[in-house]
Amino acid sequence: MHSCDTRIKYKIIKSIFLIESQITNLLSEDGIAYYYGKILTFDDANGYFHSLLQNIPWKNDEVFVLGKHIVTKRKTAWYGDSNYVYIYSNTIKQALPWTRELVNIKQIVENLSNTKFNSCLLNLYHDGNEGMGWHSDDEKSIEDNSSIASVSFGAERKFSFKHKQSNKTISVLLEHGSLLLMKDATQKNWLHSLPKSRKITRPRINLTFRRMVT
Ligand SMILES: O=C(O)CCC(=O)C(=O)O
Ligand SMILES: [Mn+2]
Repeated sequence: MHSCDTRIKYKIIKSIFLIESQITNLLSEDGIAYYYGKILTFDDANGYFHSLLQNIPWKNDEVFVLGKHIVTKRKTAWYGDSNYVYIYSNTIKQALPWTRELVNIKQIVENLSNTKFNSCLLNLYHDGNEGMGWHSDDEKSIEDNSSIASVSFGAERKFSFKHKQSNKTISVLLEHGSLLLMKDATQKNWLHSLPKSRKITRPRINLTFRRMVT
């Protein structure tokens, strides 16, 4: 009896260790980016994808690049705990109140990352003609060195990091129902992007949970 208990305990410890040890830092230095892989079942990820696609009030994003007013093809939405006013690329965004589904996803991500988030930026890329250029999420309205949790649904897309000094590039494929956690000094030292790709014909939804300064 005793030896059986010990064996089960050993197995549990081993599997916890294996799960943790599989999540390695993608970045070689100056930041932490943990790719957890798929954190949702295929059915749950499909359910969230279709319901977000239908129920979120998606709007084209307006940004200022080199003084030019640009309406992006990508659509966005912004949710948060309170009526955060978020300044992003010289445009003002007002947070919508959380939906039940977003709260569910937020809780899963908070449990895995051991971090609380107070807001979420949602992006809808209709196909591979839409992407996001090199940037870091280091605006003053985001808590300094805070974690950003990125959850992806739909088409698998390449996501890249580029070191601000060395230009070293590291890429990862973000799968349907997956989680990428960017931590610590990542935004200070690395840029990230979602490259365009002609091969991608299906839509993708990305949620980035953030900690805004309150
Ligand atoms: O779509 C993605 O994976 C990245 C989105 C992103 O970097 C952002 O919203 O700041
Ligand atoms: Mn970003």
